[in-house]
Amino acid sequence: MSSTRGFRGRSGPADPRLPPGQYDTGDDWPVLSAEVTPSLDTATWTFRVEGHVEQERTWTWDELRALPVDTYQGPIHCVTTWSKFAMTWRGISVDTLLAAARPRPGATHVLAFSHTGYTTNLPLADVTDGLAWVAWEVDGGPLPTEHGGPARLLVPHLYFWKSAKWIAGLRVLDHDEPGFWEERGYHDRGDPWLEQRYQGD
Ligand SMILES: Nc1nc2c(c(=O)[nH]1)N[C@H]1C(S)=C(S)[C@@H](COP(=O)(O)O)O[C@H]1N2
Ligand SMILES: [Mo]
Repeated sequence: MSSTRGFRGRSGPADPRLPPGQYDTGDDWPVLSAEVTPSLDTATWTFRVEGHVEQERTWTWDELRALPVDTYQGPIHCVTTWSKFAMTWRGISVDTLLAAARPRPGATHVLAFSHTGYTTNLPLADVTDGLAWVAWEVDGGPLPTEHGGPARLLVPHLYFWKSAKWIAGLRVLDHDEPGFWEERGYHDRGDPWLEQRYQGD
């Protein structure tokens, strides 16, 4: 059977890179949006860190693009059961953005908010220490508008609904506050390896 060792068919052994209940979408990249895709002009676009911080900060597109660039290479996992491997993303580490605003003692969570009104909540620990980015480039090209361009939040170790498209900012909080999908029954944290899809999982 050595000739089939690398084969990952429907009845074959599970791909160890796939979290439970997920399949590999291959070259496809489904678009999932609750809103109509907006057209955002980088001439007026801003990104903001506000809330429970020492210094609220707003960056223009050019100011954001002048910050040190960081790369993420790896998979993403959508709660609708597709995963996509070997992606290359470029953007600014959320660590860099939070460092500029300096979260105050007692900060525990962030609420990511989009230019469209979409929101999603995350523990501070899930967007710091190199785990999250504001990303504008994917696989060598600009992030397509339907995938959240000009820039989206990227939190690839959690289900992809936490990666808010058309990101407008992060509100630092001293408590947890559910976002758009979390208010509609999705899990508060969304770890794909623990299959935290819905509240109660
Ligand atoms: N603003 C916004 N961001 C969003 C969503 C959305 O509806 N609106 N959907 C989330 C969900 S459920 C998923 S799976 C991914 C889908 O991203 P994609 O369309 O680039 O695949 O975006 C997440 N971010
Ligand atoms: Mo999703």
